[in-house]
Amino acid sequence: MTDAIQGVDVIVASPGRNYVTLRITTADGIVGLGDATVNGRELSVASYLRDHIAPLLVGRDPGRIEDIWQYLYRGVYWRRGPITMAAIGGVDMALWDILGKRTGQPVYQLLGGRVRDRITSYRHAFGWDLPALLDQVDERVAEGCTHVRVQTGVPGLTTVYGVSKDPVYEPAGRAPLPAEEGWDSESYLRYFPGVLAAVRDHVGEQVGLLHDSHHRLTSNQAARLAKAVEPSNLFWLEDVTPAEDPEALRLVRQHSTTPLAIGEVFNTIWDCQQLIEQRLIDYIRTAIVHAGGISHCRKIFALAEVHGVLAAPHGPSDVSPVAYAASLHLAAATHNFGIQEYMGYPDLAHEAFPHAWTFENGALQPGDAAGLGVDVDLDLLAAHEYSPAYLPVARRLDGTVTDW
Ligand code: KDG
Ligand code: MG
Repeated sequence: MTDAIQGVDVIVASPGRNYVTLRITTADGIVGLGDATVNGRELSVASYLRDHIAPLLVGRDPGRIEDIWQYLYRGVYWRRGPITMAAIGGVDMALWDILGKRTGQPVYQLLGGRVRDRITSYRHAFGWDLPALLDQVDERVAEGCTHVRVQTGVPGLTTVYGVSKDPVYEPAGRAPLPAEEGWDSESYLRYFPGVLAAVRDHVGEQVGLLHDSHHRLTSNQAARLAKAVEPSNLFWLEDVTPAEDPEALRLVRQHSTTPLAIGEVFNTIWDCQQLIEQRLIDYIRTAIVHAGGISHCRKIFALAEVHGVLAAPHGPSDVSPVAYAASLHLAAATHNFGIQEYMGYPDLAHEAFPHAWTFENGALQPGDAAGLGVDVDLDLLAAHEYSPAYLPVARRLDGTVTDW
């Protein structure tokens, strides 16, 4: 076969932060790019790709995207989980990239074409105290953002998810061991609703406000929070309860009309099934990279469409600009798309992955280049070596390990 897969390269590098990048080359010289980054576990997914997947791909027809997906998923007894599914996700997006480049079409066109003119985004704002938070909210609104995620410091806690001592938030720390953070849900529950109300007063009713609880509350605490913030009219409350326990959201649902979002750590449609089918959520947040690529997320979003749930893919800086492009192509062609997170990237990441996608005035565009529309500067990656980074670990004030 003259256009068969010939080479599979896995590059682990650190252009501003660590990324696992996959380059699939065909015999006739087309290069497809994929992202398979799992924040803090980069080397595991690189090994899975190099040692167990690359040998299976060489010689295959890159146009058989669904067949390769099924082979890599069903052909393995030990399946699912973040490492396996990010590896498959990286391969899948690289194959869509190849198909787009071979046919001269942007991926969104291959997915059925655009259903919208622009992709609404939300960005992050944080502050240790209210004035600092309001300053960041104002900056986001001045940038043209219509939706802003708000995270605040909590009196008595020196570390809080989503709030940084640096101007830019990046949770993965460059150190041989993870940082340990302290957490107290009751202090947070007492403080956060008042801050949110003050932000709402400040920005008025037009700006969509979002908040992420990062899986830290019990079902009952989450229900209390969802109810307490109702007057502030949140766009969504994210990850209020632990991700492994879909039933936990039922109590929240029964007690509040605050819209609920979850799914950034889900890896397959089966992780989402109960939440979607039983309408326990409003937004499903699977990341294209961590949930098996474009092919699998498309199925998740189709299931969501049947049940009135909107797609809102995870988009932090640990989803590389390559996977981010995949997210935007899918968003452009998905009717039940809701909103796309845009955390932004270090300058070096933009340089390492020159991209056709754009962020302007609060809105995103996938661009019209063939394939995903992302290139890679291999020299720049070679010049910025991987160095270990860990997400933090959290402990309650009595020292018990808790969800970070
Ligand atoms: O790697 C962990 C981050 O992706 C996560 O903490 C970001 O929760 C997150 C979000 O909503 O962006
Ligand atoms: Mg989140």
